[in-house]
Amino acid sequence: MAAVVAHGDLDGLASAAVVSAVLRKKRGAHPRLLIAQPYALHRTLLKLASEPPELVVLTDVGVDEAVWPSVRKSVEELTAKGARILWVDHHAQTARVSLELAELGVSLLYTGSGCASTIAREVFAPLTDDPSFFAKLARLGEIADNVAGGDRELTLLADRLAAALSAPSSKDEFKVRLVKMWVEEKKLVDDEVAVKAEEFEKALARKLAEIEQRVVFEGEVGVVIDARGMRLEGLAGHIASRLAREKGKVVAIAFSPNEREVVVTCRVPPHIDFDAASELSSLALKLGGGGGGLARAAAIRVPSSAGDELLKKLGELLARRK
Ligand SMILES: [Mn+2]
Repeated sequence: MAAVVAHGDLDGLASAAVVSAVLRKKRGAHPRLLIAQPYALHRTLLKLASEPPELVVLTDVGVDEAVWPSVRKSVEELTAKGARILWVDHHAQTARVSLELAELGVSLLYTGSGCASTIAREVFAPLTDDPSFFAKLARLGEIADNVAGGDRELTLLADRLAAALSAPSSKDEFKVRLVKMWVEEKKLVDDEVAVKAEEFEKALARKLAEIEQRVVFEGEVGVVIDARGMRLEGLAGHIASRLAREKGKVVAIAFSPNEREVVVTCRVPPHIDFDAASELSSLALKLGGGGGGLARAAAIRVPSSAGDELLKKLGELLARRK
């Protein structure tokens, strides 16, 4: 038995589908698919421990430094039970633990210039039963992660799929079904994708109107928004991306996913030189939290009690930039 553990965005799912297609061709069965978030990866891996697969492939799930010790333990538990692990990723934090991964017996396929779907397209699509379909699917993941461009048709498809995946009603079951449809029917979109994409656009428009009132700092290069207490329905990253594009500034949005933590998600528009992952994660570490991501798309979390301090520090950090 094999399992794929994927991040739930288009890059994660597209790369998972390509890997799944290869495993299905080689082993005759569709691998089990689990959707994971970096901050809870240890818990997702533990779900596999009761019936450990021979092979586990992770796609697009980055290492979150705050939970790395727990992830390490889950990895050790799985490998002790005979599982082999291949980690396909493009997040710098994962590469930073590559020596530890090697010691744990985990293989790492990493790129710093593309995304997980880039690796899927270059390495795995040629090994599937339909290389051109899976190369196209992987290209959609690359477009969604902003590492490649595409013609009008591909860009529209990528936007629509990314929107559907981000709809408030898009749960893991929908994502798992979508990957199955790609692998088994070689079909990219269906009616449910269209309905969910529309739901997403409506929800996003509503939240954008609401969040305009929550700006706590706005300077030449950056905006800080305090959305603690507001329900963002999983749209925080999308709101930040849309605002970063519209305002042409770095956008940082703080929100409270639960009572214990404050999360800040940050997006950087193309013309601004600001490494969100490293700037924000060093702030978070000082305040007892963690996180990271990419230079232009990062998220950190700190204990709720440090929320006010974090917002203040973010404003100061962005005010210093010209
Ligand atoms: Mn990605």
